[in-house]
Amino acid sequence: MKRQKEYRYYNPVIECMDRAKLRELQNERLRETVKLEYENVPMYRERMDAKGVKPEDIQTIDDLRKLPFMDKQDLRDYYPWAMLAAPLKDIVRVQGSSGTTGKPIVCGYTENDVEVWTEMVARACVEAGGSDEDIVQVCYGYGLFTGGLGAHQGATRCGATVIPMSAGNTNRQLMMMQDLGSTMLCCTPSYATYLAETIVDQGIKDKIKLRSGLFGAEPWTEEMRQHLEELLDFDACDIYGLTEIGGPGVASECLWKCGMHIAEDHVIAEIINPETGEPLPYGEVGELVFTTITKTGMPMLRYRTHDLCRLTDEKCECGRTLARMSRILGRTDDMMVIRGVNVFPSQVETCFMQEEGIAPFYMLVVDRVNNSDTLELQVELTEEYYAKSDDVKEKIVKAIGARIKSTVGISAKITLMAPKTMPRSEGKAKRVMDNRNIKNM
Ligand code: DLL
Repeated sequence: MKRQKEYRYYNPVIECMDRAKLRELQNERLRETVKLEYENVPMYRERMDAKGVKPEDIQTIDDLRKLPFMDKQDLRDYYPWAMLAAPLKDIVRVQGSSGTTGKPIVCGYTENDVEVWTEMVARACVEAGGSDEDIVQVCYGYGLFTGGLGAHQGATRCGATVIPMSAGNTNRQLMMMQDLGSTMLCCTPSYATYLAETIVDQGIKDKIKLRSGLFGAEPWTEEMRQHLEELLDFDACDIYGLTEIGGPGVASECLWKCGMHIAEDHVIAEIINPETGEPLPYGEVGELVFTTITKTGMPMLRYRTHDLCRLTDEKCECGRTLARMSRILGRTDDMMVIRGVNVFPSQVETCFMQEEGIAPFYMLVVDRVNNSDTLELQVELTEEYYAKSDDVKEKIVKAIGARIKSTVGISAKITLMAPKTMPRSEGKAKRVMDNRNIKNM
């Protein structure tokens, strides 16, 4: 199924560049960005001054570690404009993301930033096999969230025919998908799964022409990919990004699906130990940190994403030399500590996705009973398995429980739910209900 990607937005000069040359390009752009930030953003200048670091001390990537970190809290503290490095009149777009509470964080993009972002998503579309022959159905939400507009701009840049559906209204999505013959789908992996299952349930698979999809904005697993690809017989590629760094397209997978190629001509990626802040070598799991090197509106220096993954700079089978990041393996802050054990929802997910009869809709309910933490996994059965005997269901419960115990190191109560009873999400899925916090308030 690996289609060749001979296309305008496949740019081997950058994407297959010799890594030493790429380093030189990154160093040059890094120096410019540090200067821009120091001269225009008082909060960061003060932070550098406090560390005794001047822009001329940052010459190469090896000097990065001298720079102070930034993170989401800065965007809240300096909301809305105090982190702009460009005059407000040069900001042509505002994008944002909702935090867990309160106001969204907002980022100002200059014309240059929108252009860089567009190019990154166009590259992602091509990596996933897209071209000007594709009909791209965008069901990410349009608005402050970067998913909708990002996919829209990138696919348009590729010359594809774009259907700007935005999220929701599944029947309408499926009607358009059939009538217009969509060949590429852009949405969250959980919504893609829901769409795919509905297609199979409605018996309309032979009317669907999807060849590939760009799925991201939330964590998903290899098992979820396999499930999706089996349902629709297409290529499901991962795409990563965040509003602060430039939206979707910061990294994305090619059809070899062995990690996401990072747009290293626009960002420098580091992995750090989330506790000490010390850089870690390629190959080790740690927190992903980005420095933007072409953004001019709100450049980010050593921005802590709180996303956990590992990096590799080995050349990909596709020929690209850009470093790759693994799937997001969890977040430093969605990590739950249950009876002293660190638990990531994605870890639990891999324990039941391989089980036959299980649909990929679930909720982890954490509670505190008699001063002891409890974990319950509520997970949906398929129609076929829901009709089976209690013995069969008991076996499934036992198998999942045992796998969670051995992989995650904790016992969990497994509750099998009736088909179509768990909430379906059109945007980012909510997978955890931690009642301990409510009770502790
Ligand atoms: O989610 C941008 C995006 C839109 C990416 C569409 C891909 C597709 P934010 O709303 O700012 O931006 O959220 C960023 O979402 O720090 C990750 O925790 C998570 N995330 C994004 N992509 C992935 C992915 C968009 N492929 C936050 N896998 C990030 C896992 C992802 N998590």
